[in-house]
Amino acid sequence: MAPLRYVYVLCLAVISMGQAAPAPPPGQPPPGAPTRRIVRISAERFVFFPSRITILAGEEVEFRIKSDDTSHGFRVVGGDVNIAIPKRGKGEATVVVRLQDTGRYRFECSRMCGAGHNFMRGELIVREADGRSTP
Ligand SMILES: [Cu+2]
Repeated sequence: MAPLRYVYVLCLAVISMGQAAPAPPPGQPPPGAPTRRIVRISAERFVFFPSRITILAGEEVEFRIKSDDTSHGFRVVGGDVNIAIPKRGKGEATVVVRLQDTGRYRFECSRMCGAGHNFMRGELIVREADGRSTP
């Protein structure tokens, strides 16, 4: 597995209550905003949902992760993302990444959360941006 190369990682563990602003139509950033895709992930009972996430190489992606039970962690194996996810009702964790290298990377819970902790993982797939279709 190739080491992850992050251009940058921002906004570690931003705790925010309430819902985000309404999402723009798919594929269209809000006017004047930089292009950034938002991917929402929920963590509950030793499962991330979705547990398989596909992004594009070079794409700026903001993960917004919330728990529906206890506190968890979100770590991309081999990378420098490792954030705490607050427990239910305490907001969400946000991290912004841009990955340049295509490949399949594992992400997993990084906080001991119970009996199923070691099985709490998912897959992050980074594919070529060339395959992107334009509406
Ligand atoms: Cu855990």
